[in-house]
Order: sequence, then C-alpha cells, then structure tokens
Amino acid sequence: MEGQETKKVMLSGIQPSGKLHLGNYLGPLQHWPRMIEDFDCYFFLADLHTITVRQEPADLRRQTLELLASYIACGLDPEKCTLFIQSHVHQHAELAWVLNCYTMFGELSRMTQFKDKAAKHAENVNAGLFTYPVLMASDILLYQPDYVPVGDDQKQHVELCRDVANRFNGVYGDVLRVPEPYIAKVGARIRSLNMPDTKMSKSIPEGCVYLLDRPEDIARKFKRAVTDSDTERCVRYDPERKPGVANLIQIYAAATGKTYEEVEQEFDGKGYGAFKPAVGEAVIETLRPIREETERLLKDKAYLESVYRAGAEKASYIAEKTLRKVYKKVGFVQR
Ligand code: ATP
Ligand code: LTN
Repeated sequence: MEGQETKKVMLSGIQPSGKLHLGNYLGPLQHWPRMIEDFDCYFFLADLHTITVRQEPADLRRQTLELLASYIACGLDPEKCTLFIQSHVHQHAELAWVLNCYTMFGELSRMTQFKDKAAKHAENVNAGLFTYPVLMASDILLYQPDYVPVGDDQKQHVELCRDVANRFNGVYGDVLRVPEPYIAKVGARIRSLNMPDTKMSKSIPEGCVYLLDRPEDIARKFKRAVTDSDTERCVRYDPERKPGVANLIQIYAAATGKTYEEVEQEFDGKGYGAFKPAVGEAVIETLRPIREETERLLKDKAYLESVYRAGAEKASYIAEKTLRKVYKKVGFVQR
C-alpha cells in the first residue's frame, strides 16, 4: 500500500463515438498497458464528450461497452488500473462548470479541433462543442495526474488544461496539479490509407482500419493503400515527398517494434508490391488477439458491468476529494 501512494498518476480517455481504429491503437492505446505497471492509472470512456456531435443512443451504448471490452482486450487489466465511464462520475460535469468560469472565450476560440468540428458540423455548432476542452480539463484535473498520454492532436487541449490549472492556482494557491502531456513518438499521428494528408479518424471511414475488422478486410485495405507516383518506388521514410509510404512505414514500425531504418533495410529493393501486403499482415497479426478477446468479453456483460461499477466507485472517491477542495477554495458553503 505504501508503494502505491508514491506512484505517479496517469490518466487518459477515448470517446466511444465510433469504432476504435488503428490510429487510436498505435497512437495512445498500445502504450497504456505498459504504463499500468509503473503508474497509478485511470482510463475512462469519454461518453459525455461524444454528445457534442449527434449520436444514435443505441449505438452510443453499444460502442461504450465495445470500447471498454477493447480496453481490457488491449491489456488494461481492471485489477491493476481504474477503468470507468465518464458519465458515471458526476464530478466531471460539476468541475467543468467551475472551470468554465476560469477559461477565456479567446482561448477556446483558438482550439483547432473546435474549428475543424465546427466546419464539419456547421448545422450543430453547439456550446458543448465550444467548451469541450473545459470538460476535458476537468476530466484530467480531478485525478491530479502527473501525465496525460494522448495522440498528437490532443496536445493543444492538454496545454489549455495546464493554462486553466495555473490560472486557478494563481488565484487560490496550489490546488490543482499541473500535468504534462505524454506523447509517444511512434504512432503519434497515423494517417488515412487513402488520403495520407489527413489523420486516420473514426469520422472518415475511407482508408480507416478498425480494430475489429476481419483479416481479409484489413488485407484488402492495405493492398489499396495510396503510396506515391514517385518513379523510384522505393520504401524510404520521407513524409514530405512520400506521405503515403511514410505512413505505411510508421504503421509497420509501430506494429512490429522495428525502427524506420530497419524497415527501410528490410524492403530495400523490394518495391511496394511486397511492402503493402507485409504491412497488412503485420497489422492483422497485431490486431487478431485483440479482436478475439474483445468479442469474447462482449458476450460477458455481467463481467463488464462489474468492471465499470468498481471503476466508477474508485474514480468517484478521488474525484470527490478534488471537487470538495475546489468548492471550498472558491467560497461555496460546505454541506
Ligand atoms: P474523431 O473522428 O471523432 O475526431 P478520432 O478518430 O480522432 O475521432 P478520438 O476519440 O478523438 O479519435 O481519439 C482518441 C485518442 O486516439 C486520442 O488520444 C487521439 O489523440 C488518438 N488518435 C486519434 N486518431 C489518431 C491517429 N490517426 N493517430 C494517432 N493517434 C490518434
Ligand atoms: N478529447 C479526447 C478524449 C478525452 C481525453 C480526456 C483524453 C476526453 N477527456 C482527458 C485525455 C484526457 C479526444 O477526443 N480524443
């Protein structure tokens, strides 16, 4: 128990807004299981965040359980870390209200994800979409983590979270721990197989490889992956001139644990005809055990329920401590 208390704390979450894809896995998710050995980890399903964009209720429920099963299948042992559903811990929404009053309109206007999503969902630019980073800051600050492992695209939100925490601490003293983003180098930004200039994303099905895709579908997607029209047709890491090939090298390296140089050497003189199916094969083998275990867990609803219930209980205990402190500092009468 003593060792437990000195462990650094880590927290992250993914939205259950669609099916998990290779970018989610090779970016943040594949690194998390190693962390549970060394850190006190909280991983949650960010369901509150998903409704900033319209969701089909039945799909959202199914996707949330699917994501929980995939977390466990990827190696997040619920005995060794805290897995929970965001909406089960009411303190997230409560702290978000307080922090809304310590976040500036201008800061939120600068968030690139807001600008992108507002353009993409022009018919529904709701206030939640705008204040989303404040809820994200609350998700983080409630647990006082040292590190927040995320993909490259979330760095700006973690930085905003740090600014808000510093602003709050500046007024009330050392209340909130200011966390560091933790971005793994390999897999930080996986791109669409069809459009290597855009990131692989749940909301863009083209060129997206899902974690639960069948092997034959994965193989087909990689065979059709865009490479380049470069006449030398060699497997060389050059993201500027050969973004499609660089993306495939990144995927192969992340799936096999090899360096970019090792990948280049392995396919030296072999061309894309050999390279693309090999990347597909490596991904199929990486994802196979995860898919099988996710499917098995999804049949055991009672087990999943026991995991998210225990997780919410543990998470609420910590979250409540921080929320009480914040309420007291801002001057709310204690109940
Ligand atoms: P959306 O299409 O709704 O924007 P998404 O596919 O980007 O969703 P998120 O739920 O926003 O997925 O991301 C979950 C986590 O996966 C985040 O930490 C994010 O940084 C990471 N991530 C998402 N896409 C990629 C990618 N292509 N490469 C690496 N990491 C990614
Ligand atoms: N915004 C993130 C998901 C997310 C998150 C968080 C990640 C919500 N709250 C707290 C880390 C910490 C996303 O869209 N990927």
